[in-house]
Amino acid sequence: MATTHYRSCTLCEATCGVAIEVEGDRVVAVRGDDDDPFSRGYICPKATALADLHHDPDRLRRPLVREGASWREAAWDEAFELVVRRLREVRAAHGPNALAVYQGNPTVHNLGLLMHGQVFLRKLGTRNAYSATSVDQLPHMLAALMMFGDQLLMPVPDLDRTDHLIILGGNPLVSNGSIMTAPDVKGRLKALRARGGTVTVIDPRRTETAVVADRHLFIRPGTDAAFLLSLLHVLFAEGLVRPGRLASFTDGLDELAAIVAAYPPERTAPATAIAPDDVRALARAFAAAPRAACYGRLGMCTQELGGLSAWLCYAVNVVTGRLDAPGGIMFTTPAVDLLPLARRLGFDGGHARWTSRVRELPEFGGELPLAALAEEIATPGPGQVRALVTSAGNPVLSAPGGGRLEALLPGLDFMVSVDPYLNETTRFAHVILPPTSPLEHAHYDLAFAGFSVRNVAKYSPPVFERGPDQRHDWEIYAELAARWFVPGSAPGLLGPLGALVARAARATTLGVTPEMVLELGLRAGPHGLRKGKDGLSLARLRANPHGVDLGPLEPRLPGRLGTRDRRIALVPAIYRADLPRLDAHLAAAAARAGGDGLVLIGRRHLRSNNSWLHNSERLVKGKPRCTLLLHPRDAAARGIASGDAVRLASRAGEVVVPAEVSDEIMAGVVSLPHGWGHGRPGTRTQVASAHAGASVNDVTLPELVDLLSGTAALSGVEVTVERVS
Ligand SMILES: Nc1nc2c(c(=O)[nH]1)N[C@H]1C(S)=C(S)[C@@H](COP(=O)(O)OP(=O)(O)OC[C@H]3O[C@@H](n4cnc5c(=O)[nH]c(N)nc54)[C@H](O)[C@@H]3O)O[C@H]1N2
Ligand SMILES: Nc1nc2c(c(=O)[nH]1)N[C@H]1C(S)=C(S)[C@@H](COP(=O)(O)OP(=O)(O)OC[C@H]3O[C@@H](n4cnc5c(=O)[nH]c(N)nc54)[C@H](O)[C@@H]3O)O[C@H]1N2
Ligand code: SF4
Ligand SMILES: [Mo]
Repeated sequence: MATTHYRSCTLCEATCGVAIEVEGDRVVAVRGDDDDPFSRGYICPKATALADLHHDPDRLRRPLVREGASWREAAWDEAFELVVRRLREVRAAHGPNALAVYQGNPTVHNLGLLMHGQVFLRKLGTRNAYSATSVDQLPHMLAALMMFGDQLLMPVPDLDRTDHLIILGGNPLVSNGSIMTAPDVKGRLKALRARGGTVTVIDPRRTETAVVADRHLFIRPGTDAAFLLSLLHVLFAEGLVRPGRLASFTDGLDELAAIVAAYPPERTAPATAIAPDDVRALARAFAAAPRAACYGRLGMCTQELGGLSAWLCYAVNVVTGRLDAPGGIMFTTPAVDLLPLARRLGFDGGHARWTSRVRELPEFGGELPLAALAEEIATPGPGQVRALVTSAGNPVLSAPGGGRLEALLPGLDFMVSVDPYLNETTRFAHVILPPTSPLEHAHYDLAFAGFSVRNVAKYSPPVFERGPDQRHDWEIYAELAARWFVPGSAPGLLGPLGALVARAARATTLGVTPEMVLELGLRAGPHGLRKGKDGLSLARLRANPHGVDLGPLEPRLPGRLGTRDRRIALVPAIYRADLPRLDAHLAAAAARAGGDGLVLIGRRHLRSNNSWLHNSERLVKGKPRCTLLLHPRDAAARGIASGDAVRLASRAGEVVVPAEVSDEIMAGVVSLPHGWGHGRPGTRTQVASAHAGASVNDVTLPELVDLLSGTAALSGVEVTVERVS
C-alpha cells in the first residue's frame, strides 16, 4: 500500500510542492503537488533526486572518525566528545580565531541548520567565520543594509504583476530563481508576456532565459555597474525620474543625479559592449511601463564591481518609483519575520567593523570573505587558522582557488565536517558528522518565505522517522552547543556539579526543537496572533499540508525600513567612495576592447545543483555538461572544434575540459560550470566520480574580489585557452 506525503522540495529556492509516494521504506515516486497553491504542480527534474539522496548507498549514516588513511564508524557520543575536545585544545593553544567555520549553501534550505546551527557556529567567538554568502548574494545584503537598514531587507521582483522585467546576471529558467522564490519561472514569464509585458535579459551568454525573453543584450562580464550608471544617466537626463511616494522618505536624489551625470552611455559603451541607443531605449521603455522591475542576480554580484552593481540596481528601482510598488521590486510579509530572529542568531548587520588578518578584506555581518580563507590557513602568525568546521559546504569545489584550499586542508590541526557525504572537502576532516536526509526531518522555509513573490507558508513533516542511530542537523548542533558552551561538560572540570549542569544544558538545547521556535515565530508574526482565531499556527500549517497562500506582496515602506531615520539612503557613502575603482575599470576595459584576450564566466544546468547532486545517476546521465563554451571566432583563432580537449588556464591553475563551440556566448568570453571535479582520490561518491568533470575553481582567483564587499569575483577572470593535442 502506497502512502502519499506532501512537502516542499528543499533543493533550490523555488520551494515547489512535491507529492512523495512511499511503499514501506522506499520512495516509489516524486510528483509535483497539484494542490500546492504556489507551485501548482510544477517541479523540475531535480525533485526526483530527493528520493535518490535518501536512498543513496554512499550517503553516510553514522559518524566517521579518521584513523590515518582510513575511516571507521564511531558512536555519536564518541564523535561529539572528540570534536569538542579537539576544538577546545586548538582554541586553548592558539586563541578563538584559530577556529574557522564555513557554512555552505544547503544551510539556508534547512530549518535546523538555520536555527541550531547558528547557535553553535555563529557564537563560537571567532572572526574566522565564512559562508557561501561571500561567493553569492553579499552585494545585495550590503546594499539592503546600507540603503534600507537591514541586511535581510532585500526586495524581490513582483513577477506576477510586472509589465517590464529587466534581468541582469540571472538565469532563472535554469536556476529556478534566486532571491526571487517563484516556482515555474518559465510559466510566470510566459504569463507576463501574455499580458503584454516585456522581458529583457542582459547577460554575456544567450541563456535559456534570454531565449524566452523579448530582448537579449550581451554585456561584457564585470561591467554591470557601468551599464546601470548609464541607465540612470538617461533616466535623469531625459526627465524620467519619478520616485512618486518614495520621494518623501528618500535622501540623495540630487546627489545621485550629480554622480550619474558623468556616465553617459557613450562613455560606458566601450567597456560594456552595449550600444548607447540600446541603453536609451531600455531606459525609456522601463520608465514608460506601467509596472516595471529591474532585477539583478548572481552574475551581477560575483564580480569585481558587484557591490556597486547591486546598489545601482536598487537605485534604478527607487528613482523610477518601482521599489515597494506592485509589479516592481517589493518586500515580503513572511509568516515568520526573519529579521528579529536573525539578529538574535548573530546576523547582526554591520560592515567593515574589522578586516581579515592577512589581506584586510572587510567583515560583513560577522563574517569574512571566503576568498580569504586559504591565506588565513596558510599564513603563520597570531590568529592563523588551525582548525576548521565545515557545515553543509564543499569549499574545495565551490571557493575561488579551491585547489589551493585543497592543498592546505591536510595541514590543519583539526577539521570536522557536518555533511552527509565523504566528498572533495570532507575527506580531509578528522570527524564527519552526517545528518539525516531531507526526507527524515521536518521543514519550513524560514529563509525563502522571506524572498518569495507571494506570501506563502508551508510546513513539511518528515516522510520517514529517523532511526535511533541517526541525528538531525539541529540535534548535532544542539549537542555540540551543550557540550561546548557549558564548561562543566568537559569531564571532571567541575566534578559532579559540572555533570549536572551539562545534563541540564543538553536538555535545554535538545529540548528546544525547531518546531517550537517555528511555532513561536508563526504566532508572533504578522499573520499570527494579531489575526485572531484565523491566525497562523503550526497546527494550522499541519492541517494544510499543501501550504497556505497569504496573498500578493504588499507595500511595506516606510514602516519596514531599518535605517535609524526610517528613510531610504539612496547614496550611501561607501558607494560614492568606490566610484574611482569603477573609473579605473572603465579605462582598463576600454584599453582592452578589441584585443583577443578571454575572460571566464560560470554556468548552471537544470539537472545540477552546485557541487552536490552529481551522485544521482538520473541527474548526471546524458552528454557531459562540464564543457567550456567558447565563441566560434575565439575557437577558430585557436584551432579548436567542439569536442576537442582544451586547457583552460589562469594564474591560479589549469584544467583540461572538452570544448563546446557556440555563438550563444559572446566573443571574448568563455564559460565553464562550477561544482565539478569529482575525480579526487579518497571520496566516496561513486556516481559523481564516474562523471567527474573538472573544477572551474581550480582556475578562479582568490585574489580577485570586490574590494568593497569582499565578494569573490568569479566572473571576469582573465584566462587562456589552448587545444590539447
Ligand atoms: N566558479 C563558481 N563558483 C561558485 C559559484 C559559481 O557560480 N561559480 N557559485 C557559488 C554559489 S552561489 C554558492 S551558493 C556556492 C555553493 O557552494 P557550497 O556552499 O560549498 O555548497 P555545495 O557545493 O552545494 O556543497 C554543499 C554541501 O552540503 C552538503 N549537504 C547537502 N545537504 C545538506 C544538509 O541538509 N545538511 C548538511 N549538514 N549538509 C548538507 C553536501 O553534501 C555538500 O557537501 O558555490 C559558489 N561557487
Ligand atoms: N539548476 C540549478 N539551480 C540552481 C543552482 C545550481 O547550481 N543549479 N544553484 C543555486 C544557487 S546556490 C544560486 S545562488 C542560484 C543562482 O541563480 P542565478 O542568479 O539565476 O544564477 P545563474 O544561473 O548562475 O545565472 C547567472 C547568469 O549571470 C551571467 N553572468 C556572468 N557574468 C556576468 C556579468 O558580469 N554580468 C551579467 N549581467 N551577467 C553575468 C551568466 O552568464 C548567467 O547566465 O541558483 C540556484 N539554483
Ligand atoms: S525547481 Fe527547485 S524546488 Fe522546484 S522541484 Fe526543482 S529543485 Fe525542487
Ligand atoms: Mo548560491
